[in-house]
Amino acid sequence: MSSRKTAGPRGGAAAGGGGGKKKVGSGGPCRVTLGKLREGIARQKEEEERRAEEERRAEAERVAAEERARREEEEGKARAEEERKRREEERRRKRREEARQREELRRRLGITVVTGAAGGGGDQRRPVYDSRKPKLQAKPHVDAQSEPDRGELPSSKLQLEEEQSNESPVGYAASIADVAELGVERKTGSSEEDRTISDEEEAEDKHVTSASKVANSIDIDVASEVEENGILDSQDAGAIEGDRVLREPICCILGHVDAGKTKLLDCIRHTNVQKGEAGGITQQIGATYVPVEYIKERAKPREGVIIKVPGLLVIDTPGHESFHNMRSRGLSLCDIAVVVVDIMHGLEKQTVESLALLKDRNARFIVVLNKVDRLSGWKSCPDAPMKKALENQSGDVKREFEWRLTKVVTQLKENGFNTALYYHNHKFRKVFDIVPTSAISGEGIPDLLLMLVLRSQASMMEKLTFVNTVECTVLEVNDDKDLGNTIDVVLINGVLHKGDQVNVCTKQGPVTTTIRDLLTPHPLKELRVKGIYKHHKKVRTAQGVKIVARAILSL
Ligand SMILES: Nc1nc2c(ncn2[C@@H]2O[C@H](COP(=O)(O)OP(=O)(O)OP(=O)(O)O)[C@@H](O)[C@H]2O)c(=O)[nH]1
Ligand SMILES: [Mg+2]
Repeated sequence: MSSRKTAGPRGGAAAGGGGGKKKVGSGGPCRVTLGKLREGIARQKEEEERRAEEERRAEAERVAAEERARREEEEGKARAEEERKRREEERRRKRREEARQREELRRRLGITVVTGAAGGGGDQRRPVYDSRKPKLQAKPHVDAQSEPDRGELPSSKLQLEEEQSNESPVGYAASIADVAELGVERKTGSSEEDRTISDEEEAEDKHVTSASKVANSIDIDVASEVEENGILDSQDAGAIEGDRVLREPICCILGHVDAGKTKLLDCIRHTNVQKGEAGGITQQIGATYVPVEYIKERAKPREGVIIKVPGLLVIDTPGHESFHNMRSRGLSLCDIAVVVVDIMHGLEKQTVESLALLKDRNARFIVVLNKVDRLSGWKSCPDAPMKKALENQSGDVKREFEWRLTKVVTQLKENGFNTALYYHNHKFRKVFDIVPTSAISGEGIPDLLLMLVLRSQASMMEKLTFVNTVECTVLEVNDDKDLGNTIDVVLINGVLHKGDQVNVCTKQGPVTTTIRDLLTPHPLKELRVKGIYKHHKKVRTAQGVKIVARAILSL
């Protein structure tokens, strides 16, 4: 039956060739074709199964690697906790021992200790051993001015080195930055010393441990800074809007590991930083300055659209779960955030974590729906605005895009955020924008740049007004083999000058040092990537700055 059916067309094709031959001649090749078909299907099935198996294995390996990393981190934390407890116990033991020895001494000398000021009179002497001594030793104030450039370490430095010798360079940098506070003092004469001392006392009193941001007022006249011809040698003098001088909005890129944060920045800068990262994983905070001229060139705003801000400072953060600290530090200094979501995966663990941080801070953000080029059948339109790129796609691609977009919008809604595709969003104060992009072919990048500047200047003019107060966040403290001690900072407000004194509060206590040089990467280059830096006499906000300092620590 089947042979007759399948033989039909062949018989037709061979019409004129004779009826008898038709049956014999057509049945054989048909069976062969069927057999081949089955074989082909079987091979395809096998291939699919093999691929599925490979994917399963890769997924299992990835999960196992993540689990390993998590376990290692937990073990590290447990070890650190154990060490802390051991030291604490050791300190207590020493204190007990000292108390015992004091008691012993008192007994031998026959001294009575007075505990209140209104004592009963008589020959009562306060014992010389003072409980403040160990405290002072623990937090010595080191004035690097009086030290040679790479001079000797304070005594407790050795202890710090010992404490940190087991940590990775990344962990080390992070822990320093965690406890580092940066303040700036312009040289003002005799009161300087008093101020330094009172800073020290204050730090001691407060037992500074975690603040990484501080604002110190310095005496600079903003208007004269702006008017002076070419005085601000890092950037132009900021954008003047009415009687305001605007600084660059600081934009922090957040999202789950591998969502494409660094690649997105690479696409903006035309660099390939992501390729140079160990394992393709970002492990430090980076900062890149994007000048307004470049934004205009890439985004090509329509006539009548006015860009008021002088550029953007973009901060890249790691997405791996172990770097929660860095993400929250990045967020703490940003004006507007970009939450990158892989369109193929939707919201993931660290995306949700970032959203929660943003909600806590009531921060403005834009959602980037990245990797649109991975939609099946996507036709690449390099660097095109997303609306145009979507118009170019087939019906199937558009449907898949709509479906995935709706999924993400729903997930965001579940997390408490109203969102809409940016070109449909007419209530941007209440509804957050979604900008689809491809960090590989560049679709949507012009839109992202434009939305970042427009949304910033529309909603935070006050915040973006330049003020004469130095506000800095320390990203990392390093010992560079060519430059010596360097402090990577994000200058959020104010102006830093060569020769300014900087107070860096570390675990050892406050350290005063002098800015020997101010370096910034060239525009569109990453601060954390070693390269050719620009040298400045002064740097105006907002910038990622490498401060070359007199000896603070020999790391
Ligand atoms: N197809 C496609 N691949 C992308 C895109 N963006 C990033 N990728 C790839 O996704 C991988 C991860 O990209 P990264 O930029 O390192 O991701 P990340 O979010 O910075 O990752 P972490 O810094 O580790 O959190 C890399 O292999 C990129 O090439 C995109 O738009 N399309
Ligand atoms: Mg990255």
